[in-house]
Amino acid sequence: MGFRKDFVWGGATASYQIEGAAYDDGRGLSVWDMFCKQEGRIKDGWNGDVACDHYNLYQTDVDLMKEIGYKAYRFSIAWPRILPEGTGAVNEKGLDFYDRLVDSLLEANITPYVTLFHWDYPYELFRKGGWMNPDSPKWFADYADIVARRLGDRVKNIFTHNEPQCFIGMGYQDTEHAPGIRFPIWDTLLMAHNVLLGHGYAIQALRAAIPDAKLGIAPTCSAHYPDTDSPEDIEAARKAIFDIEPDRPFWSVSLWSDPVFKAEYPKKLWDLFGQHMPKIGADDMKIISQPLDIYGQNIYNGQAIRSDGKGGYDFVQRPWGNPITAAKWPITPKALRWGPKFMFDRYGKPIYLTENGLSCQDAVSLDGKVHDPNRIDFLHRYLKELRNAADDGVDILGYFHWCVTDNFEWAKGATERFGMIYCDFETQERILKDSAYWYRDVIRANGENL
Ligand code: IFM
Repeated sequence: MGFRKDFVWGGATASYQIEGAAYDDGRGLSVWDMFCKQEGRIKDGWNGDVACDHYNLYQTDVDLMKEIGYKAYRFSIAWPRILPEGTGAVNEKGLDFYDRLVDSLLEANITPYVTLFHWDYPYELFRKGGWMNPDSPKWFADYADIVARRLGDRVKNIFTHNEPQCFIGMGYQDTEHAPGIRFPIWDTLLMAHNVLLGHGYAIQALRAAIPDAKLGIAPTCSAHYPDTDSPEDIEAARKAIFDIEPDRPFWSVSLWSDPVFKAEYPKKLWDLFGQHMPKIGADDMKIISQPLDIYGQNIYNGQAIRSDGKGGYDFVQRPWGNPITAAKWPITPKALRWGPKFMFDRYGKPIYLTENGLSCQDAVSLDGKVHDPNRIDFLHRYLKELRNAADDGVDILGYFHWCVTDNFEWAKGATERFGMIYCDFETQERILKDSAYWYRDVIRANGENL
C-alpha cells in the first residue's frame, strides 16, 4: 500500500527558534526573551535574538526548501510580533512578515501549514497571570482571529497549540523552559484547562473566518510500542501510551487529547487530582471539543512495553548500548508505527506527523559538506515504520521533518543541531546536509525507495 499518493512531505520550524529579529519592527517581548536573559537558563548563555535570522533570510530558506522538494512547510507565528502586548493594538509590520513568507512559499509551490502557538507567549500577558487568567482563552482566540483574517485567503491548514505538554509541563512544572517557575498542581491544572479552552475558542474563530480550512492541534507523546506482536503486549502498550503518570501528569497524551476529541478529562486524572481540578464551566467541554479535521503528532521516541499478565503493563528495559541521539534521546523507530496507530484507533482523526527528527553533532567537513549519516539512518528506519502504520490502515496525511534548519534549541541553546540545513550561527551561511539530498530522493519517490 505505502504512503498515499497525495502524501505531504515537508519540514517544520518554530518562530522563536529561527526568526531572530527579536527587537525589530515592533515585535513585543515573549516569555522566552525574558527567560534567556536569566543567567544559567540557556546553555552557553545563547538566546533567540538573532537565531537563524530567518526574519530577514526567509527567501533563502524558502529557496532551499524548494531545492529539497518540500511540498509543505510548517511554521509558527510569533504572537508578540502580531500583538506586542498580547492583546489590543496590532503590529502591521509583524503581519506583513508572514504575508511575505506565505507569498514566497506559494510562489515556490510549497503549501504553508501554520501553528499559532509554539511557546513564545507574550510577556505582557504573562504579567497578567498568563494562562491562569480567566480571560486567557479569549486572548488566544482573538489572536487566532487576527491571523485568520489576514492569512486565511492563502493558509488553509492551521494547528492551534504545539506540544502543550511542554509549554505547561516544562514551563511550570519541570521549570527547564520559560517561564521556568514552578506552580502548585491546582494552578497548573487550571492553566491546562485554559489552554484547552483557548484551543476551542480559537477553532471557533478560525472556522468562522476560514470555512474551508483544515484545523487541528499538535501535541506530542512518548509513543510506547509493544515488545512483541502478541495481543497482550499490544493492549499493554496501548494502555501505557494513554496512561497518566502521577508525578508527570502534563506529559500524558490523554490529559490533552481526550478533552479535545472525547469532550472529557480522563478518569485517571480525576482519580489522581480530583480535588485540585479547576471548576469546569457548563459549556467548557463543548467548547474544547470543537470538531477538528486533522490531528498533529510530534513523535521522537517511546519505550517497549510488555503485558504484566494482570491487565497492566511493564516497561521493558532498553538493551545496554541502545542507540541514542546527540541529545541522548533513545532511537526507537517503532514509535512511528505504533504511536500513530494507537492515536488513530482512539481518536479517529487523520494524522500528520508534525515533528520527527534527531539532533546530531553535525559539522562542516574539510570538503565543505555536512555529512550526517546518522540522520539518514534514523529517518530511514522511522519512515519505514511510518509506512507500516499506513499499511495497517492508519490515515497518515503527511510528515514534517524537525527541523528545517539548525536552530535555537531552547534551554540547550546551540548545542543540539536538528536541521537538514546546516546553519553557521556566526555568518548565517546555510549548507544542505547529506540528509537533505537523501530526503529529496525520498520525496521524489513518495517513500517507495525506503
Ligand atoms: O525543538 C523542539 C521543538 O520546539 C518542539 N519539539 C521538540 C523539538 C526538539 O527538541
